[in-house]
Amino acid sequence: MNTVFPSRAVGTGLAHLVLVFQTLFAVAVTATALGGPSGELTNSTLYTLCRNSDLYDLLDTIVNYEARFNHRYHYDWVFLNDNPFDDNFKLLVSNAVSGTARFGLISEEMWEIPESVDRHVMEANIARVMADPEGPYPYADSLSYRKMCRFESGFFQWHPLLLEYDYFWRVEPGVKLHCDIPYDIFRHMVDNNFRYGFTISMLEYSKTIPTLFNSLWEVLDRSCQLELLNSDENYSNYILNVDSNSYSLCHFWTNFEIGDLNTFRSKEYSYLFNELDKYNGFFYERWGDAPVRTLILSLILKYPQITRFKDLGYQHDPYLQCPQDLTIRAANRCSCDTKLDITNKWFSCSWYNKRRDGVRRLIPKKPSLQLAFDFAPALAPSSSSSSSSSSP
Ligand SMILES: Nc1nc2c(ncn2[C@@H]2O[C@H](COP(=O)(O)OP(=O)(O)O)[C@@H](O)[C@H]2O)c(=O)[nH]1
Ligand SMILES: [Mg+2]
Repeated sequence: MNTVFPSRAVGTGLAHLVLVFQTLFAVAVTATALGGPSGELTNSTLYTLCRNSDLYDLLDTIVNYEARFNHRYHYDWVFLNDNPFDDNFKLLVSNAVSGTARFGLISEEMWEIPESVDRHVMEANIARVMADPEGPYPYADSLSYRKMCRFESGFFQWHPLLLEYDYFWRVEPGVKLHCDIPYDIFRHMVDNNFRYGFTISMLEYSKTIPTLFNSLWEVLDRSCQLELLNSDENYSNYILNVDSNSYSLCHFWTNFEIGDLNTFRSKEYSYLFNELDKYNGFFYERWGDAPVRTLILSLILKYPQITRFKDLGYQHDPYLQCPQDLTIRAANRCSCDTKLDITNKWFSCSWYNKRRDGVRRLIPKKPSLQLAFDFAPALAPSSSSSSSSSSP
């Protein structure tokens, strides 16, 4: 039996109408405020580091990014690999990208383990991590993962193909956009003077970086830049736990990021990366590109040059960001479930944005750094205990 309750039906109809108007308004406002398809294109490219074996995950992602964003703009897409891409890969990928697909090989100099790394130290440390009673962390024994992290921290921006661009948008095989992006996201970055944009930020596994923050502190100390850790103008209060004078472990999840390549090529960035790299922590430990770049960018960029894309639905397993605002989800045809949104999970660092936008924390003038290793110190070559080749 079909029973209709008129008042409820009218109420639902009205609510629907309101949502439709809100949605149309949101689309119009977004398109006007952020630059619609008619805006001038920027000198930008999508960018993916991958292997031939990533092809089918990658194709799914390309089709998704084209449908949700790039079919309106036809931006280039740069693919880099430490081995040559095969013909099959190039054909299928070129046909899937609406802009120009460009394929580059990474030189050994940019990719391989540097001479300064003592293989015995590296292998002994890996063996100990693998024997950790709590179990090894992800990619604990992977050398290729370590090379990838170092490349993405300090070399990708110098690759000849990327040298031609001002902005990049990093995309990984298998990731997914859950909402349309109805504006030119690169133009949004340029027009607002944003140097770095991200969606998800979270805590790092501390065992992968036992000496990273201490090494950074030493570099800053040696170069008389310690005040960067006390500054109210940069993002130091995102990375610094003032109470314990330690790294907050917060990092931008770099599988989604839009960045200004000239910032990554700046002398400030290059100096901090090169000095950190001398500690060989990418290999003796397993420094991720995410914490390394987050630490550097948080110090050298000024508030508000870093932006979070709250309006985007984005998934890199096992986490996803899904906009909580129903108007945005309806306007941008989002397909994600807000119950799975990472924003308010305990290991997410999105709380930072609330803090930054609200009451600012007071920062003490001189942090007295204490080394907080939660890992047997013998495993963590510091500048004093590592081989002399690893010390700056
Ligand atoms: N060419 C190449 N790409 C790699 C290699 N290792 C990882 N990648 C790429 O680097 C990115 C990060 O690797 P991924 O395995 O997704 O790491 P996760 O996201 O931290 O789990 C992805 O785009 C991978 O395709 C490698 O050895 N060679
Ligand atoms: Mg990945």
